[in-house]
Amino acid sequence: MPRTNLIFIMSDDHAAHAISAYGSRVNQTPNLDRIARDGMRMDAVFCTNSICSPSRATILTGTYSHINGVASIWTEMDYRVPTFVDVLHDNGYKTAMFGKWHLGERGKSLPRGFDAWKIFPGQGDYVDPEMIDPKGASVVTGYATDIITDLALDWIDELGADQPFAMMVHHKAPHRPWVPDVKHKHLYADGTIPEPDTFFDDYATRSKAVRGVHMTIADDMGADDLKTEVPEHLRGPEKRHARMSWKYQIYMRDYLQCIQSIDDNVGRLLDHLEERGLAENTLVVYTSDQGFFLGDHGWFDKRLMFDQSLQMPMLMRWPAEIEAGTRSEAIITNVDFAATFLDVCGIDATVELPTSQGRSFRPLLRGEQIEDWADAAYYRYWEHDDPIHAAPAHYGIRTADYKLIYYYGAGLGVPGASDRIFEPEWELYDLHQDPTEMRNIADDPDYADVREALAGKLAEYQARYGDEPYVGPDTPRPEWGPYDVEIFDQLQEYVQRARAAN
Ligand SMILES: [Ca+2]
Repeated sequence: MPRTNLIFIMSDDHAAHAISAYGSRVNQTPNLDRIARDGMRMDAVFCTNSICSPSRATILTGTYSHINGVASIWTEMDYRVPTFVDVLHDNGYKTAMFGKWHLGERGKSLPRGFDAWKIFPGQGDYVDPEMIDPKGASVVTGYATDIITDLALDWIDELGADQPFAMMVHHKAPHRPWVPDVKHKHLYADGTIPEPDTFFDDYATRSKAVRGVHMTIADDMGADDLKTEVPEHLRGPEKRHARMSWKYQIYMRDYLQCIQSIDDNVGRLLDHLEERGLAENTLVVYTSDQGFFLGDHGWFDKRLMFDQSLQMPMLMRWPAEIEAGTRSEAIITNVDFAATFLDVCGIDATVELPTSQGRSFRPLLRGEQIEDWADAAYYRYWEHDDPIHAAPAHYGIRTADYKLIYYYGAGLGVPGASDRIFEPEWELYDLHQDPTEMRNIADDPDYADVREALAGKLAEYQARYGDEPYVGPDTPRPEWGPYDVEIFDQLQEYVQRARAAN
């Protein structure tokens, strides 16, 4: 029996509600839908820290941010815990990584355990990007999503027959600044993209912490994102709604055009596997490092624990074991990926990657139940020092029925960073009565018992994963990385400029 191959395709900031297999109202993704049609659509996969670098470190190591140390985009990977790629490589797999790495590109933070790799420095560019490989840096001509796919196809073709392999295909798209390929520029004409139902959320019941985030389309989306200035007649508080609608069409047009290239290129990769006779025995995963607000609640970006940001799309095709057209509603987090991928490759993570905090969900892929599978996901966001987005420190728990979030009011320890500090606040959402999370019921007496039970579950999960609850400014926290006061000053100027131009 040949060993199973793994192709892990991950885009950057691609929300599930911009995939037609998930019922998108805004676009069609026929090639991503092929993975769902021929395999499994997973409906409750959540990230444990909704931002780029932390999610990547969590996926590689099977651990929470406080264990692997990558708590923010300013922190680089230092391999204080090993990765599932290390294990696969030690077990005879050929391994490769192409595209957005975003865990540092110098010295010890470079990709490790890969036979072949070629990555963007930092966020990378969409057009004619610089790329780094073991030989050094060079400019690669073309569009990023095509380039990454070309590298993936070429590498598959170089493998020997029956050589088991694991390949990570990490798209830069559709991350800011959403630069589409010229061949997709005709799609999604102005005015044709429907606005979400929660677009004009007035935040009436929300915490102060959430009301203060700098992620609004109205006031925080600037000329760098839109590639044009807000016209004079749409500026000012009284033009807020008209300005939002105008910006939304530009934002979503560019975002969805970027996704169109991903969809095309996933189709190329799937076709290639079929032509090479590799489809049957290869697990193909499509996911994104986290979700994204597509105008939901009037926002763009991610970070918060609302579902559009928290949910990772996850489509998996593996004809040898996954029945076509199946779905799973089990609650899974990105901490579970490493153990699962090792299991699929015939390796027991509890033995070979004992530092992993995750658990293999492979039986779920076969349609089996796991009796004592977790019924909640624990989440923690650490990047509250970021002056651009001003997203608050928080942790919380999400079950199938409810979500409890604690904004614990941590101060900011970085000179020059945003100084928003709050009293601790709670939010509670009833996901059946209020699936779009519009009504915070944390202080509703009818839900007092629910809140108490969830607070208990939150503490239980925090203890299970060895995370420390916040008890004041002296509470230990992961190091934040090599930040620089001058950079913070520049970022704050950027925010002030963007907000002033609205
Ligand atoms: Ca991301």
